[in-house]
Amino acid sequence: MAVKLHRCGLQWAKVKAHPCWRVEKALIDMGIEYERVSGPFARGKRAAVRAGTGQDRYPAIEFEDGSWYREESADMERTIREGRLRERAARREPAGEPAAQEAAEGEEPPQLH
Ligand SMILES: N[C@@H](CCC(=O)N[C@@H](CS)C(=O)NCC(=O)O)C(=O)O
Repeated sequence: MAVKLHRCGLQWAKVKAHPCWRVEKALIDMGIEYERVSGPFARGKRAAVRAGTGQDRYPAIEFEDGSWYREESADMERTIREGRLRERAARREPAGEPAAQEAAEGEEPPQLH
């Protein structure tokens, strides 16, 4: 499975200043498997990225579990190059294990001193 890189269609713009290329290059350099999804040019048609991130700028990364990651491209690049991309996926409990919050339900609240 690969993450999806939602990006603009200007794929010829391979300069560091270009936000989408900055992030795509970081994925390539770090050997992260990804699928490129070129989004529509018109902001009003960017329904997927808007639904996933709450804003309409690219680039954005969609994880296999359906969660999304979007920050300023320089921050995204840093996260990827530091090997911390997976930390940005939504945390899901392994099947069969209750979420921490559910497990805590019914317990006495901690005493504050
Ligand atoms: N400062 C933002 C800029 C993001 C940005 O402008 N992305 C471009 C695509 S490379 C975009 O979505 N442009 C379309 C628009 O602004 O409507 C970043 O670095 O992430």
